[in-house]
Amino acid sequence: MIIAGVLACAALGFAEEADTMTSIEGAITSTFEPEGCKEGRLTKAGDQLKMHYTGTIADTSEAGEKGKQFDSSLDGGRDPFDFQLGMGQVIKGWDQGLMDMCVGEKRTLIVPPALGYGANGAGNDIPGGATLKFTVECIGIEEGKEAENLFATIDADKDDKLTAEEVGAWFKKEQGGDMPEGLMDQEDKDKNGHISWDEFSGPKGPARDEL
Ligand SMILES: [Ca+2]
Ligand SMILES: [Ca+2]
Repeated sequence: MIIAGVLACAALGFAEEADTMTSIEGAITSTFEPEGCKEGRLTKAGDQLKMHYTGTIADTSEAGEKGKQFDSSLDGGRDPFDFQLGMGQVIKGWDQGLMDMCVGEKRTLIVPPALGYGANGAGNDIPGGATLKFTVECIGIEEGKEAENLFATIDADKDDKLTAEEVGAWFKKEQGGDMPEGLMDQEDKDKNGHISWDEFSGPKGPARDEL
């Protein structure tokens, strides 16, 4: 049960320090490609994907019980996990590691904590600092609906930062009231006085590089 919940709430927290950002590149192994895979439709940001997966603590993990499975969509006849790729709906290791797949392709991803659940971990079975191993199979790819980009809407001066004034103005206009108390504090995770795209937990369009 954990991952559907856990992956889905990744955007709400588990922020990593900017200086520990790493890339999933080099940690992706394609273990099976159907014939003609790379000539066909490949996954891209914004696609609605169906994915079967099994997640375990990686053998290289510094935290947690190596090899221990924490979740699998293959257990108990569950449907494949359904989500939109590259939109911050899932951990970064997935958003980065599941690009350019074809239906039927299988991959193994080794996800470092900075691209997974960071220093906080998730649930009982993923301790902070854990490196995760996912074996995944792409079951379906569909055109995703265009996501609302609330970040861009609120960012009135288009400087890619949301100030308390901008957020307050949006609440006044759209909700007819003040911004909820503590919202700025909650979203401005590095406490530098504005909400960056990366910090923003609302709908914000396709994933992109740090500014
Ligand atoms: Ca701004
Ligand atoms: Ca900030």
